Amino acid sequence: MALLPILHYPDPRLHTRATPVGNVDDEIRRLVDDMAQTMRAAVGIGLAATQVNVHKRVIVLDVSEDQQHLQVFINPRLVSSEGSVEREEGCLSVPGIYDQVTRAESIVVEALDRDGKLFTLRAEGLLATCIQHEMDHLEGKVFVEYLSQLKQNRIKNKLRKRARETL
Ligand code: GNR
Ligand code: NI
Repeated sequence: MALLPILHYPDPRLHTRATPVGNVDDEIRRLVDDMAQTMRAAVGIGLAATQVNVHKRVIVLDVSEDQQHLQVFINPRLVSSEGSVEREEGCLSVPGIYDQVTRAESIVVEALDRDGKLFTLRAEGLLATCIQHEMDHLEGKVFVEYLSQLKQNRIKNKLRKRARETL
């Protein structure tokens, strides 16, 4: 397994729209395993392939307490969504920034698992928020784009400054 470097906002590559996976083969399974390792090392609860500069429709998640319950979503499709709820979000691609985002409260999503098998999942709570956050990444969208332009500019400047100082 390998740790993959995570892109940081405002990197323009984060705005790439990912393409569907044609075949869930060993190369995709290796990507899934590397993403899972990368997510755990970064202490995140989700990771989209976009964030590691691989523009394929692959997501890994683990919202469990013990961090032993990996969920894999390949070519995820939102089947339905209901209600709305505001929750504080963070993102491994926007380190140190947390803010409230309103999203659907419960969703039904269809995707392929690590074996290429189609499954349907109904999610609510943190899991529903996280799936929507990750599906946005695959569309090239970062959660800060839900915030005001003023906040987006402040976040960009802060992260650019930090990137300069750590080079
Ligand atoms: O680790 C993460 N925590 C989180 C918290 C609230 C809502 C969404 C997330 S996802 C984030 C990891 C990440 O950046 N995934 O793209
Ligand atoms: Ni994110």
